[in-house]
Amino acid sequence: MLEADEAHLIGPAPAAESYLRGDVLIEVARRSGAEAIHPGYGFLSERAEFARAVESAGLVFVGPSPETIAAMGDKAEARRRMAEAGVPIVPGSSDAVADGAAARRAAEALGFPVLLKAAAGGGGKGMRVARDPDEVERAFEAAEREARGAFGDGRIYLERFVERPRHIEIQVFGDAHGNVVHLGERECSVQRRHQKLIEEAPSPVLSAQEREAMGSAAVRAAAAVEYRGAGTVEFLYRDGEFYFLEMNTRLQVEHPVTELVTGLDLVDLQLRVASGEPLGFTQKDVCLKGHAIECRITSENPYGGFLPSTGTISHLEIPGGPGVRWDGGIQRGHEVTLHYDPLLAKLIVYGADRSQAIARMARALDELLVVGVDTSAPYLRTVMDEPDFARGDLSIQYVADHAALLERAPSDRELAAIALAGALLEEEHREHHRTPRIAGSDHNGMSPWRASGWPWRK
Ligand code: MV4
Repeated sequence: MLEADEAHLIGPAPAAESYLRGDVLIEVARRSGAEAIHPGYGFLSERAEFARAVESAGLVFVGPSPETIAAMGDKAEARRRMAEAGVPIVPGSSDAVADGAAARRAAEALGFPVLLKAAAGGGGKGMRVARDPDEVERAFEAAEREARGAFGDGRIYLERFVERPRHIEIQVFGDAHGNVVHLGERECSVQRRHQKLIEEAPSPVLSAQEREAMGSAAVRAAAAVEYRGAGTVEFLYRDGEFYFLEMNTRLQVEHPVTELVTGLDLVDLQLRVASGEPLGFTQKDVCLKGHAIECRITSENPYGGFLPSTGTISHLEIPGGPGVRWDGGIQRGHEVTLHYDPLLAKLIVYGADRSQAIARMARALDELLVVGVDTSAPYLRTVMDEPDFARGDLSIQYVADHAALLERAPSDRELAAIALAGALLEEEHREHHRTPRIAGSDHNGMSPWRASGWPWRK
């Protein structure tokens, strides 16, 4: 609203009465003379019926066709189509299993552990791990109930359970002329309960050959559904093997890291492609340079189970400097409520290599100041110093595996108390030793100006 030329009220704060009212959105688009609707990355962005309604109203939907969205929305159907297109999938049942006994037979044929998944699902709903035949039958009942409740569709299929994988996804782009390219990968392993916390590009593990193999598999996946616009093909990766997970038929929250390493503006490209322009470049024109990291700044208390935090932003200091980008939706005075997703902003950094990017992120997180709500920032800051993260030793279990980082760091007041105690101790020490402090001396060897180790003081 602050940067928009026009604003039209859709409805009150609850999403069901505003952001999810496709009919009202289309009516407002008509009334305002808009020619296209960009669906963003939440709410209606992956609803085939909405894309169809936009097209029926004579407007352009900035995204793939309703048929493509529907094909990828059904996870079992997507799996079948991907296997046909030669995209590696996790070994599993190709169809939904009818009951607990059928699930048991399928699991015994596959080998344990297995993962039961909802065909209509996504986002982990209706998923259950089973490590033996009896557990499969129990897990089937629970998964079916949960899937029916969440999606109104209780169909369940099985896959081999891949333990401690990485989540690596490929950005793809297609145009209306049959061209499809990939823009490299993003590593999104640092997540909690299916919410990503940190994303980066490139992945710290992929070799150039692996990137090429995964990238061309993603291009085959997209081409198989005549993909148009921005899309993401998600893979599980472990020990050099990768498996198709699902395809997201929208622009994703973490797209900035891809923009920074490719030099492309993905939203600009979406609009060009939606207006019928060809991509204008080919795969060999895409080159990756440097390293980018994104931290999601959310209004959640990392030291209280990531419980959402609400309040008014009374003070805000946004980091800056070379290689620092802030994609934020907050300002001083804004009220943070429970109506929407807790994402306040994305802090993104670019560096020549991964270690420079980490150092810049650490410095930027130190500069960031959000007063009024708790945020994920202090937790993210500790991750930047954590040795496994620094080595790029990641998996989707990273947050759970480093539970010590979820213990509260000392507050500013506590740090002040610690500093005061230190100063008092030092004072006491001085009283005993009485070394005179003379202006212009080296401050008893404590001056940073006299520190050793700087290369220009050799
Ligand atoms: C898996 C898996 C392990 N093995 N499939 C989670 C949600 C949905 N996108 C698929 N998911 C998974 N599928 C097999 N065969 C582990 C997950 C998974 C996961 C995947 C990506 C990112 C975060 C995750 C967190 C928990 C589980």
